[in-house]
Amino acid sequence: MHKNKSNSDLDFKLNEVSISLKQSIKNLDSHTHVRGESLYVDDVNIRQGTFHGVVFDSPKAHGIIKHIDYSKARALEGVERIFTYKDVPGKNQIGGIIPDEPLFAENEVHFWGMPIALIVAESEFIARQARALIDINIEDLPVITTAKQAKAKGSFINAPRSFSLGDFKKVFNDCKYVFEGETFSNGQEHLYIESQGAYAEPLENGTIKITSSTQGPTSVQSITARVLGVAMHKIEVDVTRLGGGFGGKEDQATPWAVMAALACYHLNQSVKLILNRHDDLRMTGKRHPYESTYKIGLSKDLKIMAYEAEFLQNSGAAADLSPAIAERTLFHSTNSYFVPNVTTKVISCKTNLPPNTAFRGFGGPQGMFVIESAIAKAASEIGVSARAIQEVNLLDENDTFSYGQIAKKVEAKNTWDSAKSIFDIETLEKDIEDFNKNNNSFKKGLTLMPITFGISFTNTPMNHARALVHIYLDGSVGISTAAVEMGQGVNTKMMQIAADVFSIPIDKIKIETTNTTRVANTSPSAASSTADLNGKATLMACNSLVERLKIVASEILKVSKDTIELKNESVYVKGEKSELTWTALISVAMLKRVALTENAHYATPEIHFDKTKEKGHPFAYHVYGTAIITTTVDCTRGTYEFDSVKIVHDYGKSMSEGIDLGQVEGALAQGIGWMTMEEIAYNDEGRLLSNALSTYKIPDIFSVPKDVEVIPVETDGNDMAILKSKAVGEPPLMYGIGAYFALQNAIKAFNPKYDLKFHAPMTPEKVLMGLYSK
Ligand code: LUZ
Ligand code: MOS
Repeated sequence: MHKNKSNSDLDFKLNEVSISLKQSIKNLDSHTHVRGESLYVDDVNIRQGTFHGVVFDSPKAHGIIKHIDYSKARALEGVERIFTYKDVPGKNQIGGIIPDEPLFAENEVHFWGMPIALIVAESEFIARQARALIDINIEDLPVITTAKQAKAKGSFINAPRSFSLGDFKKVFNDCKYVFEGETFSNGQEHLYIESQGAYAEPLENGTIKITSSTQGPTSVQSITARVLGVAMHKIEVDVTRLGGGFGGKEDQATPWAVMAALACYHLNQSVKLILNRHDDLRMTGKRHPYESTYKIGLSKDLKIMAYEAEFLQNSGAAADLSPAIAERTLFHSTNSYFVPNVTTKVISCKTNLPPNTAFRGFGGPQGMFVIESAIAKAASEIGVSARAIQEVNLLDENDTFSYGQIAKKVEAKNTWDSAKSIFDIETLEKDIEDFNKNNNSFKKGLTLMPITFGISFTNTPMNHARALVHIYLDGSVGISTAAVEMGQGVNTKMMQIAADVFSIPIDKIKIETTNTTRVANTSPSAASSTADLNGKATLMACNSLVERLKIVASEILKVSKDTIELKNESVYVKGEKSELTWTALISVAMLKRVALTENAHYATPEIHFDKTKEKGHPFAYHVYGTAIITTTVDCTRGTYEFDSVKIVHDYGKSMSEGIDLGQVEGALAQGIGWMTMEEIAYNDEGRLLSNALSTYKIPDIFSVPKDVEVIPVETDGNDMAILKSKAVGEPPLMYGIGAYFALQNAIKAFNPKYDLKFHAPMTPEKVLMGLYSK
């Protein structure tokens, strides 16, 4: 068990490099984090004379801009200039997948919080004062806030997508049971601790350097170049680390960086733009709310024979990443189950909300919630436990997903059965049954939640990365990759790879900032794939250097290259330590004019997808797992606690157990938060009501499950994963879906007349209504 594994120190025994690194490594950033020394955008040393920006945004969700009066704002002392779309030298267009999103509104506003202008002043305080002095007159247009309204009005982002397998229509007629229903899952605020921001500074010859809190440095670079009408080589983007991203900075870090760069371009002076929490909450998109319908058909022995679902995605006012997110909903619509006949359809609906965006899971969780709802509904109607249905439909080796990929190295049943036996499901259930028998004012509920998540960007061309590795002449090492550190520990993993291959201590290795001039044309750090893609590139670069160094060593020691090994900062020959140290070897390599730098490119092999057929093999591999979640509901008040979450998780062979456990715990809390307490609210005018932490509740230390246990399932790992250590960022978020159904079960235990509801989040208010519904 890997709970409470203490990470005593950064130093480790050299002769056990890989083993001790794996077990005792702690996040490299932990020292500077706890001392408050870690650098974020707001900590960049700014130049003298730097200006500060504040965004003026739309106070209406939809309308025609009739008039804007900036005169009072301009007249305020300390205001340097106000920038609007008229100041854009290139294209006023920041759309990534579809060019449908202006940087600044022109004549029409499409959501409450849509940027209209950037006020630049001597201080942020003055810029804020100036903002309050702007008069704007907007002629209202009808506001759409829900996906259903959008569908009724024919307001869409793009054409719908649909996956299908088998012949679901015919099969429904042969099913013993057929159920239909509707579900809703709400959005979710990313609430990264570091809000959106950027700092742009002019270098020489029209070059601009941007320090950005972005998951996608190349997006920031290319969109800035587009808006400014300059070549990409004029724009350098640098990222030290993010104070959290969760998908919220995959696309939506870009506008703020572009605005800072635009002002920098015009003023030839540095400009800093950091959104405060209120502005960030109002102006940025969130997880997509989904309104969905399903139809599920089962045989008499509870096999799911057919499944049909339609997902209405509330995309917001522009495409952003919505089409890609919609696609992932379809990929994950059958979760961990094999369903022989499936038809799913997703419609990206254009509404007057801020463009919704990537959020850990990327549409997958929304899809999985629907099939879990369908199963819960079927179970309740048939009079069996959901578990009975889940269990007989779990994915098996060589089953086909609806998108044509054949499931390989499947761990669905393994994690399920392991969870049941390791955690003794019979006793757990018996305890809950006894508790419910003996208590009237509190009831407990239990649920099992299996997960299956595909690893790779669903857009095949994005699955690549590069690493640039320098060995300096004193034997120390610097590594640049496309990976952005956002708290997930990716830098630690990159460092481990280099330490492992070179067999040198970690204090000889530095992970450099993520910078577009050192590693270019990169995909964002996203899709749980950052460590795989960049780690494989790092591994390749380090291995090439080792091959080169072995030749040098063989020349020095006059032995065959094949007998040489680099180990514990020394050269070993046939397993015997030689006199030649790592440092000496590097010095000689320098004298022999051997290149001590290597650049490697990794592109995931085997994957492909044909969008015209909606079939292919989009994922390098899948991650599996099963969680058992128990809850206790206070039946007087409707409040609840999660007593325990017991998980058997497929890490493959984890290369950093502490970091991976941290990812599981964090994702779980975030998933439970999404399903149970985080309630985004917009009013009918499209104004965000949950616009502060007083009105938007996220899990805190008191509401996370009291007892979280994570057991790794023993597998061979997967060679497509870095050092067989599987991607871990997103998959565990979906364990949180089980929390929703555990609550349903507890309510049902109190009120047998309760009609299961599939409308997330399951807040205490909804629980209370359920407890006393007739
Ligand atoms: N981002 C993206 C993602 O662009 N494509 C993906 O498939 C993806 N998946 C998960 C999270 N972010
Ligand atoms: Mo993401 S949801 O930026 O992996």
